[in-house]
Amino acid sequence: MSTTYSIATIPADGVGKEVVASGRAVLDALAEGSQGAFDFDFVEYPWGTEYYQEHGVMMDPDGLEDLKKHDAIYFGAVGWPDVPDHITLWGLRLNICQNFDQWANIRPVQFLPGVQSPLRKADEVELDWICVRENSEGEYAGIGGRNFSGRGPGGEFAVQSALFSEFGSERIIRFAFDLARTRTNKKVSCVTKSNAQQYGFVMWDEIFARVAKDYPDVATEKVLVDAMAAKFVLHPEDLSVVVASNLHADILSDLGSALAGSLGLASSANLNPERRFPSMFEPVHGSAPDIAGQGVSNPIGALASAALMLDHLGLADEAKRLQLAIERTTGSGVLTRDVGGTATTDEVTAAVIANLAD
Ligand code: GGG
Repeated sequence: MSTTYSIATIPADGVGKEVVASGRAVLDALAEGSQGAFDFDFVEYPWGTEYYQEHGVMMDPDGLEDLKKHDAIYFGAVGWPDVPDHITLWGLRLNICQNFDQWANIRPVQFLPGVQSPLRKADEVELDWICVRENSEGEYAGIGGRNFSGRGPGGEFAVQSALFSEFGSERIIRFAFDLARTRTNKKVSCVTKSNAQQYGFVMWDEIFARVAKDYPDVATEKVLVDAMAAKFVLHPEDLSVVVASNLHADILSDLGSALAGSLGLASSANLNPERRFPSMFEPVHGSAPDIAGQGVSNPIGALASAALMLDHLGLADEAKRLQLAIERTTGSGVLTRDVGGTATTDEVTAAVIANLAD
């Protein structure tokens, strides 16, 4: 019996359109090769900055209801220079993440064969770690405002508060421990700035220490975010699962992917682990207006995100197959220019499809 997975695609802005098209082609090729075992029904949504310019909103107001019908969401990138980034981000990506309670954002830092890393260590040891980003609150709680003190010019002030709930912090920390248990290096690094931010991060650290007691088989460490940035560069071999707040993990995961060779390689999953809502899979990178439309964007981050989506849909063997095809492709030197090659997006896509064959 064949299973059809309904996938909402939201390419959105800039290179998001190119890399989602690449992902669709690869997923279609996988389905074709499954001899009828499974198929994908893609429904594409035209939301993004162009939609905003036409309709005054980043997505259809009924769009969330519509998205609920799908098994997963495959997302491109959001943001374009014509509209302030906070409007486009909150109007689309964060609107979906927060309304669908996609509270766990998984961002693997993957070192691929054939891709040169600026880290000397990458030549000596195998590096592989995962950033677990709290994805529903923290610095992205949207709490604050702008006002005037009434003191005339220069009197405007702004408050941006971070919200850390015990419930929200504990669930992401437990998620990180559960993930660490599935890995060879059973270790969780807890990242905060609890020396300077004396409420939310202090509570986060306390919850981490409490939860750690339930996982005596998992090693732990507590590292300030600035020290963790240095550790990413100096001692990455010591990392396995890194759990951090919404903002800290966003910054650290960009650093991680740059250390792996390019932001264009980084994949991510925005998970609603309870499966009450669809989860969303997307490359970590943004819309890259400087190269959008030229056909040279790196599709690997989007393709590796498709592999995470396959795993989430229960197609674990297909996820492994896609991941292997990605590694064969980069290993054989088919690389876009951000990682030192000359291949186009379409050429990388075609190579990955060819490499899906056993
Ligand atoms: N594909 C990821 C994406 O479009 N990101 C845009 C962005 O600006 N994200 C900021 C954030 O999520 O913190």
